[in-house]
Amino acid sequence: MAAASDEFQARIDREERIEPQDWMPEGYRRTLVRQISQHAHSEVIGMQPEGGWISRAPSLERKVILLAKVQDEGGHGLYLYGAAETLGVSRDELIDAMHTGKAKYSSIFNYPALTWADVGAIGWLVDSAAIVNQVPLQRCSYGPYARAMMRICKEESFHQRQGYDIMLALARGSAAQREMAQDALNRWWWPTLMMFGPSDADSIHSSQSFAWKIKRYGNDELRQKFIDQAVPQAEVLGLKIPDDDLQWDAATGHYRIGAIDWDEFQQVVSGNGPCSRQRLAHHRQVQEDGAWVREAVAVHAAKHRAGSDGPKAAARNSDTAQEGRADAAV
Ligand code: FAQ
Repeated sequence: MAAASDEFQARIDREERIEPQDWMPEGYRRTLVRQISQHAHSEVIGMQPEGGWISRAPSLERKVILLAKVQDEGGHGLYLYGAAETLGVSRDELIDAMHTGKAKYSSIFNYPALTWADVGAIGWLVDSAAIVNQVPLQRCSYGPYARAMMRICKEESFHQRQGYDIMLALARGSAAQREMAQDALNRWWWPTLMMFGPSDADSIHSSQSFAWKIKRYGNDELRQKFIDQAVPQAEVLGLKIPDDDLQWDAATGHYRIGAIDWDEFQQVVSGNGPCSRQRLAHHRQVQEDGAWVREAVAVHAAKHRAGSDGPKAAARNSDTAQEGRADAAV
């Protein structure tokens, strides 16, 4: 086993992609299941804060755009659950782990979207942070995860732009609209910084994930990259980052920020965020409501697998099964 494990590490060091059929250490498999499934859960739970605004979008155009964005997030969940399933776990097991609190999802989605400006702030800040975090994951050593990330990153760029566009419209609007945009920035800034996870010193998984080339950069480095991008964007909007200690550090070429409230982060990741219970309760309810669809699709597919009416039916069944899965994910 030592030889297999050395050879595995040598493949990683040569930047070879690991594929589902390849031998891998159990720890590598477990780390990927944990990270990919948490990522999938985040995408799907992340549909809720914005989803509540689809019926209240201020114009038909904004409604159509938001609908497409939220639908994309469901799709991202599907690619990621698919990637996790290649590691030998079922979708049901993964969802059960989230419902019982064994698996996490991103802290950011436990905050409420109170106004339309929050939809802008989520797109601008949360999607920007997701892009900064996810671009390096396209080079993750595990093939199915890396490939899922490539497709997801392309769509996230559109998401980020729609959010910034909402913020721009509000920032150029009436005094009340500018105030709404500032208020959203005030509430989403710090939670967005927490999305990158604990500081490197407290990140329990980072060093092993670097060695396996699952992670390429530390949590702090990515957080800093996000801050350096977001501060000038806020200036263009004419909005103030809610941090009195924020300052440009010419010596390092980076913005320095005040202290992050890690107690708040711990509270949120341990299930005590402002909307934690509501988010999980909603997901449980939808999962329960969709049970009959999943059962019907499975029975239908099994019936036709039995071979009653040939390849055309098989093709139809595979489409129906996809639809059933999309429904289950939301
Ligand atoms: N929230 O040792 P580390 C999106 C946990 S998708 C909750 O540093 P790691 C798109 C961590 O799991 C957003 N828990 O862990 C969208 C671990 O606990 P565990 C999701 C967090 O894995 C936009 C413990 O703390 N993106 O936004 C968080 O090496 C708009 C120790 O941490 C991803 O999931 C957190 N923020 O690094 C959708 C990206 N941070 O598992 C809708 C993939 C840390 O031992 C609308 N994931 N924890 O119980 C990653 O890159 C990594 O997993 C990190 C954490 C960077 C999140």
